Amino acid sequence: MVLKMSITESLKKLVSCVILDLDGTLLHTDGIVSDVLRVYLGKYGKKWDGREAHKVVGKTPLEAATSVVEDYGLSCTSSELLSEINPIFSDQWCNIKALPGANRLIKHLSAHRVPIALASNSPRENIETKISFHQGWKESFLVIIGGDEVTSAKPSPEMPGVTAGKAAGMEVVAVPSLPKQSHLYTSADEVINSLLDLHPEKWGLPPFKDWIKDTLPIQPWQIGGPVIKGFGRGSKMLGIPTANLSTELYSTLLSEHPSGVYFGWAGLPTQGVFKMVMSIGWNHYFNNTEKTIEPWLLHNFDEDFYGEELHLIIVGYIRPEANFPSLESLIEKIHEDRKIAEEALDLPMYSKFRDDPYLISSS
Ligand code: ADP
Ligand code: RBF
Ligand code: MG
Repeated sequence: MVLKMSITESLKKLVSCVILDLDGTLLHTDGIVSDVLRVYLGKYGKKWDGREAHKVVGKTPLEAATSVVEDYGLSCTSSELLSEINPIFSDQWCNIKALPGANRLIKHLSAHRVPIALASNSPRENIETKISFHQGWKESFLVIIGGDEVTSAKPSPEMPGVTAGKAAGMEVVAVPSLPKQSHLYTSADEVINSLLDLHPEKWGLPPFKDWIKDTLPIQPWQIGGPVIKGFGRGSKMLGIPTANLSTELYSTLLSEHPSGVYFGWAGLPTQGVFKMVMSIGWNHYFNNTEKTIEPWLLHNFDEDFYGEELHLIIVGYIRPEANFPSLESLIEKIHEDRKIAEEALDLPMYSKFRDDPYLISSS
């Protein structure tokens, strides 16, 4: 959930060490937590509400269990719940994905010989197991410390999160793992949307050198389905039509990708392959686990193509979602995004995905 950076308090920023949190910072643990609790509570006739995820993520296992028992009025004790649910969680650890930017950050800091520590509220043994599924992680951490290895209570630096980092005199960059939680991180020196937005040079660390022409290459991923009706705002309000895909079918996939502006290739089996720039964002009309995906195909179409199968390959990242003071400034920014995407997609590293058969496959 948070990324803590320790620096010596000298005139010139000199980072002695970077301390990383695990769940929600490096690992997409929320997905697994929600999946397991949904199934477990279902057996007791209760419905897991994703909106309560913030009460569970970042807590010690016992704290998390206590809040679930209380909130759902379960008849068991917290420790009974834990002993039932722990084996189910442990079975899933091998499936927890690295969050976007996590591998990149660990590799970058290791390559520059910046000491990295891992501090998490999980018990030490669980941390070791969770990271064992990610190649190169264990060797990268100089120190690993778990929730079961500390004793003093708050406000000692042993407490979790941003407060701990600040109490220890560190500079703290928070990466909230749940949407619309930034207000909880006011004491952080910076709040970023995902590790993709981390600029190490701000903290006296070596900069990333992988940005190319204002774009960051990402591990390509694909998504597709029939084009559905959105809210009719794209063309009407912005003059920018976005071919919306159903998020219901892809909530898991979308939860793995931070909101923001991305680009790649879009295929319509009957019409061909087009450059595409898109936003992934929170849809305020639905509950906060719902995100929308809004691709703008960079081509002038004579007609709408609602209902057609649209396949996307997303190859790069441009920027986080932002708020704008006016509609004009939003439109201007989106046109800037388009220009960046259009130019970048001619680079071989991105253009090679144009020929991927997935784009024009019919299912
Ligand atoms: P909605 O809110 O229903 O998504 P929009 O105003 O965003 O409506 O318009 C999107 C629709 O416009 C798409 O579903 C598609 O049928 C059509 N369309 C036409 N040209 C484009 C384009 N270049 N990119 C995306 N969609 C387009
Ligand atoms: N809306 C925002 O509120 N903030 C943004 O930063 C933002 N960026 C966008 C970038 C692109 C490339 C596109 C196509 C749209 C963007 N939108 C943004 C608009 C939003 O996703 C959506 O298209 C409109 O709200 C219309 O439904
Ligand atoms: Mg749209």
